[in-house]
Amino acid sequence: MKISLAIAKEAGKNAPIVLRGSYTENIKKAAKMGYDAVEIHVNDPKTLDIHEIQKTCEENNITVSTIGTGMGYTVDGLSFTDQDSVVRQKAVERIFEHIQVAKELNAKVIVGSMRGKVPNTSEYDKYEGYALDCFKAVMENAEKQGVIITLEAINRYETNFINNVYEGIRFIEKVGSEYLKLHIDTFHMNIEEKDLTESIKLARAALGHVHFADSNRWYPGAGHLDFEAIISELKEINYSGVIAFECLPLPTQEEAALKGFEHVKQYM
Ligand code: LER
Ligand code: MN
Repeated sequence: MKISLAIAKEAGKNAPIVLRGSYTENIKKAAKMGYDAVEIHVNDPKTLDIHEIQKTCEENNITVSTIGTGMGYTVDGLSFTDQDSVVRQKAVERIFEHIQVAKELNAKVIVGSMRGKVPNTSEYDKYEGYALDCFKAVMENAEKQGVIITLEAINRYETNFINNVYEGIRFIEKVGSEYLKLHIDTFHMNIEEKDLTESIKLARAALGHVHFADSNRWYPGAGHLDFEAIISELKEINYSGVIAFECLPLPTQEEAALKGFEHVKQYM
């Protein structure tokens, strides 16, 4: 398993992004702290200087694991369940752009907040149908480009659409693409899952990406989650992918990155 750190040029005060500011500076910082990879969160992927990022990664022996796309929803309001087909189309096109960048960086693309919400649960099937159509278009593109997409289960206070591992697996089965994987996040799991280790077992073959944050969304070790048990279960299912720290930059960005790393490393 590799450890990655969420970085972004700009992020809201309450966004769970650890290092904020220059991508190149933060890639260097993460590498120096011992991270294997960074997870780049970006709204418009066209703004990224891919060659600069690739060069910095090569020089510092670090990789880009994943592209976080949630700002497409939180900043630009794009989602796969929007009532307006024009907005859904824009959301799909935004993910196409992320896929292009991810291909160049040999990274995966996360679809978390951009799957959207179901505004009216009595019409659940209609909105799920919108999301399925969007995912089918996204997966056709992702398969052509050879890029893995990860669908994140997100807690009920942020969305009412795909909150847990069971729902994530069911939806992935409906999409039916080998390139679509499940993405779990320990912060969301602590709210939604009955038993975190049982849910990791259930995710098993479908699992494509993992976010670590503690129960309070601080760095691992700052709350009450049992990361020893979580890591042990990830080993048990032979998960060989990436664990990205997606936590609040508290008490400071550097302390969150360093202390989380230290806490998790002891169980790896
Ligand atoms: C995105 O990875 C996530 O976990 C969301 O909760 C971000 O707000
Ligand atoms: Mn997450």
